[in-house]
Amino acid sequence: MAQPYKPHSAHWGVFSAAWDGKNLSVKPHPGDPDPNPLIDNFPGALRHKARVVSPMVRKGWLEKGPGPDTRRGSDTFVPMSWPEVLDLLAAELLRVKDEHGPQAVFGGSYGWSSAGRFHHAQSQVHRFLNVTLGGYVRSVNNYSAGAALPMLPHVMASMEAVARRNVTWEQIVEHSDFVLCFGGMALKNSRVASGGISRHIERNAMRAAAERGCRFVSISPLRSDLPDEAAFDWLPVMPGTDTALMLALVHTLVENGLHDAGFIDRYCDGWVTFEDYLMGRSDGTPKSAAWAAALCGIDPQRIVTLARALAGKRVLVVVSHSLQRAEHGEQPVWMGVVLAAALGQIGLPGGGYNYALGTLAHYGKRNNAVATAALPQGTNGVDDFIPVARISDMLLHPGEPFDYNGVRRRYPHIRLAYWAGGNPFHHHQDLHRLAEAFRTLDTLIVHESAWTATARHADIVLPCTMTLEREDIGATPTDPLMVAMHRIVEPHGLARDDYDIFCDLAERMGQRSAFSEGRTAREWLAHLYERTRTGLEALGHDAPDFETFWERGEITLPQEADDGGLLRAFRRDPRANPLPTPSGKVQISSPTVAAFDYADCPGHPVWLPFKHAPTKEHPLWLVANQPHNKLHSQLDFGGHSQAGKRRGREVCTMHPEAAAPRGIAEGDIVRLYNEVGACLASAHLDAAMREDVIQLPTGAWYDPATDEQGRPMCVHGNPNVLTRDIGTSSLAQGCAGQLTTIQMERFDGALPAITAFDPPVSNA
Ligand SMILES: Nc1nc2c(c(=O)[nH]1)N[C@H]1C(S)=C(S)[C@@H](COP(=O)(O)OP(=O)(O)OC[C@H]3O[C@@H](n4cnc5c(=O)[nH]c(N)nc54)[C@H](O)[C@@H]3O)O[C@H]1N2
Ligand SMILES: Nc1nc2c(c(=O)[nH]1)N[C@H]1C(S)=C(S)[C@@H](COP(=O)(O)OP(=O)(O)OC[C@H]3O[C@@H](n4cnc5c(=O)[nH]c(N)nc54)[C@H](O)[C@@H]3O)O[C@H]1N2
Ligand SMILES: [Mo]
Repeated sequence: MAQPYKPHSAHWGVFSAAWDGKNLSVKPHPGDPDPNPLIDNFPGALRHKARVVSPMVRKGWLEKGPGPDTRRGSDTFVPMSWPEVLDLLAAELLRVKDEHGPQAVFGGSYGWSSAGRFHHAQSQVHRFLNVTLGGYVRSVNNYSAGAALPMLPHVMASMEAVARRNVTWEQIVEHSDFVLCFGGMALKNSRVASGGISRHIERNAMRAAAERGCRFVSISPLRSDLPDEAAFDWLPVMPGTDTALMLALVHTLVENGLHDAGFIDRYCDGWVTFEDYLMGRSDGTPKSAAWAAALCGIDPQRIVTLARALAGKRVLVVVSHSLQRAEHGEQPVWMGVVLAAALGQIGLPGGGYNYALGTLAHYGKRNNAVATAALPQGTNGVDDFIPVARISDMLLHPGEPFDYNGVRRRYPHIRLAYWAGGNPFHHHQDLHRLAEAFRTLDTLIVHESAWTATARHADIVLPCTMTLEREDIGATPTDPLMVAMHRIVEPHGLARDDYDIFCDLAERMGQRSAFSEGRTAREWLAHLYERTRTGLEALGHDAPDFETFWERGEITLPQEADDGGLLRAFRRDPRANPLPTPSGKVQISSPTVAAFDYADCPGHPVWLPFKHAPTKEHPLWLVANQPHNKLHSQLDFGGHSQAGKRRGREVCTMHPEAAAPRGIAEGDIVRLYNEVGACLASAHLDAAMREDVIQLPTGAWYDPATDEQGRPMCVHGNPNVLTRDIGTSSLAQGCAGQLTTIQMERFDGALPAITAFDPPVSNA
């Protein structure tokens, strides 16, 4: 019998779903012009064996009590009833609070959780720790834009201001002559938005712009980073060298008097110091096309021709998140601004700079005119924080100093970490080191719906519902559709909502009403919806009550004008509308950054070679980018993701010229390795990429084992066993996981089984 479809949403799209007691059917929102196939990861995932079905406590933790333990990560688990496990956990939280204070609790809990804005696990855990402990050590910035977030305000404005509606897709369709995409703008990436997305418009926008005559240039080691619809030119740049290429483009402009001196004079600060460096007057090295060509692997004539073609045109410079998720990631972000400034198009429709356009579906869109649901997190009484990707450093080096954005701080001593809605064994670098770091804790608590490697490293694992098993509100600040996410299916096993878990824990800590404010989950949804309703009313729009919204399943929100935001206003009148920088102008050089006196991030953009560039031992670049068939590690056990695996492994892509000398053929299992670690993957050959680059996406669940020689490796293909756990620079300390260097060989040994999706054996 046909089941009723009910509305729901995920980071990868608005959809509806029906459950017949056994099978789940999903269909995309009818208004979506280019639906995302990632919704096909849901069927098959709901009742998968990888789900956590009962609260679990690690055996060694039960036997020895809290404390550092080398068994963490390889121990067995004991199932426990909810009342028992919550008693145990409440007592442990209170112990740590009494003995060490909330500054010994790490609650950063980085991760994407699910799309619903009330059951947003990271907000829930933050609120819980604020209410019950008075705070926690937090993390700042994110893995996406770890370098750009602190860097952009020094140069121009906040990332949100320059990434969202400054230049929209609408403007590109109408106005841009050139879009220079450093790192491409892969559709696989712009399919995703935190909080959900109802209309995937990027493919059609690129097609329409290209048909009008806009020229897209993709600067990327992989041709696949821009879709055919963009009808683009491809510059297969050597990874990590974009700053050199941008310098050479600006050098060529200046050398030929083609840069927009009027714009620089009126709207920019600190050009002269930069120009001295650019032309080689301060360091003896002109940053010419010939100079850059040797670094970037791009013919110097192509650089010169491109620079000349750009002059005087409506050019949009786009720098993807990926470029800054690497050593010296601050530099391409800053240099992209300088390139846009030299071309003089900042603030004009379809021109200038739009950081991160095309990396996520939030960007290049109008903002909604009304606020949408968000759970208030309360007040954090602890000052200590870390840049988010310094987690292992913090746990392994308590009390030691670190630099961040002009300040020297110290790592706190953490005894307990609480994670809900994130998977550090997906997102962090050097996973072996991360496992070591987690072993230093007294207690690691994880709420998970499935047995991720993070759950396996925990002491207390609490099974939580998946999004389809609860009600919520789906919303993104730049998507006009707000979705009433209906419950599609009952929770699996003993899984409970994060919210209910925290309510019962707060009760045991004497704080239930402070945490819940007396509301059920449904009552919270109605309460949070009220913010949007009053906003609609104030603007004179149809403002249905909560019941009507819920019944309708969605509501379309009004959006702000596509007015170019703060950069357009600045261009119109720089005196009346200065930028939020020290000079009120674009900082080509920054006295603030110069005063930090960081050798790895000086006072204007510079070319800095990688410390970890390819060597004889590790001659290949590994691009560890976002997976096309899932979001991060989420639902790696789902049907769509599994269909992409070969012999159960993740697929890594390489040029035939990289494969041939190593005796590697299509479908062979290969071993990728460096001094950090090793992993297996299935080889796929593709000539549309650089010969010195191997691409292995993130997302395969960490599956550690040892090979016949006793060497450790991930048998599934998680690239974070190969990435280096270093900050981008002293300024941002961002994640540098996008790139690493490796060697590769054919793997002829006995192929170990994939065990990442088998629940750890319980000895109950
Ligand atoms: N090498 C390398 N590493 C990278 C990157 C890279 O480019 N290269 N990219 C980085 C980037 S940009 C990012 S954003 C990170 C992403 O890293 P994460 O955001 O940590 O990755 P996810 O897989 O989305 O993790 C979310 C987890 O939350 C769980 N979850 C979902 N819903 C709920 C819920 O309601 N409650 C609870 N308790 N849990 C829930 C999911 O099961 C999943 O395990 O990875 C980073 N890591
Ligand atoms: N399907 C899917 N979409 C996603 C995600 C996902 O997990 N799955 N994650 C989302 C998240 S949280 C984020 S932050 C964004 C991330 O957005 P990005 O970080 O931009 O995405 P990536 O796919 O990691 O990288 C984009 C491309 O940059 C290229 N690249 C790498 N290094 C260099 C370099 O040094 N120079 C140049 N020119 N190019 C380089 C690579 O070829 C890579 O394919 O994606 C989002 N979209
Ligand atoms: Mo991200």
